[in-house]
Amino acid sequence: MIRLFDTHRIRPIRELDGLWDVKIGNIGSFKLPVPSVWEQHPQLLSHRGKGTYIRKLYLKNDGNIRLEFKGVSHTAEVYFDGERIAHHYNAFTPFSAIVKNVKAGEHELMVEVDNTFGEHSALHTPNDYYTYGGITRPVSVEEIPDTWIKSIRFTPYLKDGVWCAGIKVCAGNLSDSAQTVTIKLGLTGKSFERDVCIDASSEAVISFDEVFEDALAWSDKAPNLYYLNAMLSVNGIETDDLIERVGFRTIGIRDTKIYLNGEPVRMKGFNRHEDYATDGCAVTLQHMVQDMDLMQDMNANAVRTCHYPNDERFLDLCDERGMLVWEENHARGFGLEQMQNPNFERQCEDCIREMIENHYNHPSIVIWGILNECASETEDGRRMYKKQYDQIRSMDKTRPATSATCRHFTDICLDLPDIVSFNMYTKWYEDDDIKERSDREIDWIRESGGDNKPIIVSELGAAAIYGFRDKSMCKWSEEYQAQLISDSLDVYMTDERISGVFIWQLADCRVTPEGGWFASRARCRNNKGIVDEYRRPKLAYDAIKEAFYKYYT
Ligand code: ADA
Repeated sequence: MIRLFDTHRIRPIRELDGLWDVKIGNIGSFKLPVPSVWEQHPQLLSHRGKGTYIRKLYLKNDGNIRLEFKGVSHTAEVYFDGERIAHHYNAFTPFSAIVKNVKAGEHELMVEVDNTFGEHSALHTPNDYYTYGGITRPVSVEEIPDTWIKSIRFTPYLKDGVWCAGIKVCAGNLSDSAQTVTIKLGLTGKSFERDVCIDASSEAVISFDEVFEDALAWSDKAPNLYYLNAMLSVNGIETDDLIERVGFRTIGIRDTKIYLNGEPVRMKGFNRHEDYATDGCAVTLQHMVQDMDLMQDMNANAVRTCHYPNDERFLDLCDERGMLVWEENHARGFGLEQMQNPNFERQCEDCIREMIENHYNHPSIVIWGILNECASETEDGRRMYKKQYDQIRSMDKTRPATSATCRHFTDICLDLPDIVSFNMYTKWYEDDDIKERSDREIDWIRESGGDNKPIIVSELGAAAIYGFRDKSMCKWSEEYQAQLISDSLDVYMTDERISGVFIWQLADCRVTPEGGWFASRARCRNNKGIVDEYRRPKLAYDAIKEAFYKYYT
């Protein structure tokens, strides 16, 4: 499954899942499932290197095809019948390639996958999570006519209390001559159409701005969704389509509060890595649903996609369940030297662009995040933070932007975000009084550029080894983790100045053994999960469930 709903009724689309032939250097040849991580194979448990994926592709008709890869970890070189058609870096954003005028019959699709570290990879590095290898998210092939619908961008807004929306449809023309097409939209039972002429080998954007008086708002408490159907016709014949699923909601900030549909909202949730014991980062839909059920059972209404853009099926699930999402670009814990890798700024820029281009229509995404715990205490770091905030705001003016920082009392970027977010590990990494430390942090934020802005505690938590119980409440016991989190939530969730809390983290996750302090982590895992990597709950589960029920209701 590529999305949780059908994105086409007219355009033929097929998922290229199943077993692919995979050759891994001098280790051997395998048949591996797509999507999956190669680490699931006993001979590839920690393979850091390359792998060549090959499969045959049979096409019934002559014509243009569009191949889409939702995620390849972490670099892909794609070949179609031996010709290179795409290169992409980053496991966490989708990419696509069009091959024109393909003859019907059997073809070969080959993907060279690389998950190595080095200067070529500024974002996938040895880190406090694991960079897996493989084709880790779904792959699809579509048959597209010469004139096709490339994308739809849906921007809801309220005007005099009535829901309206700006809708931009991008249509492409692959032919060598200008083409006139009709674009027809259907939404909430209303339909609109417009003719447009698209130059040869070009694209055109058709803008609609319409009133939808019958629309019901999307919110965490009432996640109303609607299908937006776009149809392309040539001389009255429907030849292509694209279906999006949208929600009518607004998100904004005013003074120190966050507003959803004009009402103050506070977020209570989890940081969630895409990592499951047996799936690696290729988390199956079943396990995505399990994570969602666990978070909602603990009365959460928000999730942070630490520290990278997520699988669209999970975002679809958040849309359906009313889970507020902080989605962020791919960056965790880079000091200035790492941010000055010559590939860093371009790879960050590519990731932000692909994240917003592909995820813009998800009503559940209410915050864009960047650069978790990077060098925001330095001037050159500030230059890069500002550049990325500027990029986000140039692409999307409808959502607030933030960055989770740990540069306590040294951060020089607090004037840049719309929301100030801090990662707090009092009583784990620091042994201060939780309330005193929080007050000192907020006082400093107010004096250091964060005045009059909402504040989010973007991380809080402690490690506990699943099954390790100790009434002495020593660190690493489940009892200690539960008590620390309960005490922290009692402080943060009763402070009117704080607009949200995100527990670090939902589940234990694998970390990188090569280099870095995280290699010394017990079990080579980040053990701060509220459940372990098999989703077995620790004592903190019930403490959070109670606190999230009691507060922010
Ligand atoms: C940081 C970081 C997380 C994780 C956490 C921890 O806040 O943002 O990714 O590494 O620390 O477990 O220490």
